[in-house]
Amino acid sequence: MLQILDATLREGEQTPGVYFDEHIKLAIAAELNKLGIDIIEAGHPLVSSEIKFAVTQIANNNFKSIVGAHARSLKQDVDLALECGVGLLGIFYCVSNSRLSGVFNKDIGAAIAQITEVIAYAKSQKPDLLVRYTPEDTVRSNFQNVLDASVAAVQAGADIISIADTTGYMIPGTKRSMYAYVKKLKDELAERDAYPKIAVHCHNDRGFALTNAIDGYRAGADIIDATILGMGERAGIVDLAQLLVTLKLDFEVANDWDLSKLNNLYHLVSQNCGIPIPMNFPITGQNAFTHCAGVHTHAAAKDPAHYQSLDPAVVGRKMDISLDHMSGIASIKWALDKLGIIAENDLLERILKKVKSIGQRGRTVGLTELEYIVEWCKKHEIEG
Ligand code: HCA
Ligand code: CU
Repeated sequence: MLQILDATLREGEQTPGVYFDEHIKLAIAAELNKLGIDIIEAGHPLVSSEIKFAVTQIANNNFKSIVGAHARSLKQDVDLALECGVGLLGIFYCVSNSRLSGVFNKDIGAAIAQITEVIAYAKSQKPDLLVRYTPEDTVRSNFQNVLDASVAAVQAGADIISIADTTGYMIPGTKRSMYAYVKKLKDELAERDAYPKIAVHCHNDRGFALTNAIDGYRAGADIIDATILGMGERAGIVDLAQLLVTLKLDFEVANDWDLSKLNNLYHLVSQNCGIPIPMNFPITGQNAFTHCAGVHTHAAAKDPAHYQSLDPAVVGRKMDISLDHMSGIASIKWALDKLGIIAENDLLERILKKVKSIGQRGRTVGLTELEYIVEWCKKHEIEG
C-alpha cells in the first residue's frame, strides 16, 4: 500500500526563517498521526539539541505513524538518531561525480564504501530499524552511480531507496520524466535482484512537484514525500493536502487518511511558521471554495457542483460566496438567506449597488457588514 511521508518537521524547517517550538513540533506530529500519515520525518537530530529532544519526544509517543530521523552518511549521525528511538533512519549521500570530486574529493567507489558501512552499522545497532538511502540529487546524477550505490545500499540492509529530485529538475512529458525514471530504476534494481521500496522526493522549483510525485506513484513508487504548505528549501516540495486529496479521491488509494483534519493542521502550521496560507491555495486557501462572479454564484447557489469539482465537505470546509464588485442578485440572496433576512427586489437591488461600490474599492463584504448595509439601505429608502 502506498505510504505518505510528511517531512514538514525536517524539509519544512529548512524553509528560510522557519522554526517550530518544541511543543509545536509535537503538536504537528500528533495531528499528522491523527490524520493517518504513514511516516513522519521528525528532524535531523544533529542540527541542535532542541531538535534532537523534539525528535525523541515524537518518537516515544506510541504513534501509529512511523517516526523517522534524517542523517548524513556518518556513524555520528546514526548514533544520534538511534538515541532518539526512531523507527526509520533516512541516510543521504550524493553520487554525482562532480559533487564527489568537487566537494568530497572522493570517487564513487569510496562513496559507496562509506554509504554501505554506515547502513550496515545502523542495522547492526537496531535490526528492525527501517533504513532509507537517498542518493541526493538522484535524477541529475550519473545513472550507473545511482544504480550501483542503490544496489550496494540494499545489500547492506537498506529497505527504501528514495529518488530525490533535489532541484525540481523533472518535467513531465520531456526526457526528464519522473515516471520513466522510477520505472527504469525499479527494472534495473530487479535485474540485480534488489527489491527495495521506492520513495520519491520532488522539489517544486519549476512548479511540477505534485505532478512528478503523481507520475512517480503511477510508475510504482511506494512512498511519496510531502510537506504542509509545500514548505522546504527554495520553492519547497509537494503540498501534503493536494497530494492526499488527489491520491485518495482521484486515484482511489485505499488508505485511512482523514482529509477532514487537513484544514486545522494547515492553520496550526501557518500560525506557527509565519507563512500565510496563500488565498488561492488549492484545498486549504481561503478562496479555495469561494465563488465570486454573479454568473458563478447564480449557478453555485442552486448546485455548487456547477463550479466545483471537489466537495469542500470532504476536507472539512464549506462553499462560500464572496460579496464584492463581481456580485449579482443571487450572491446577495444567498448571503441574506444565511442571515435569515428576506428582502424585496427593490431593496435587493439597492443592497447590491452598495456592495458593488464597496467591492470597487478593493474589498469584500462579510455577513456582519451586510446586516448593517441592509439596515442602511432600508433607512436610506425611508429618508429618501
Ligand atoms: C537535503 C536534501 C534532500 C534530501 C532528501 C532525502 C533532497 O535537504 O538534505 O534525504 O531523502 O532534496 O535531496 O532534502
Ligand atoms: Cu529535499
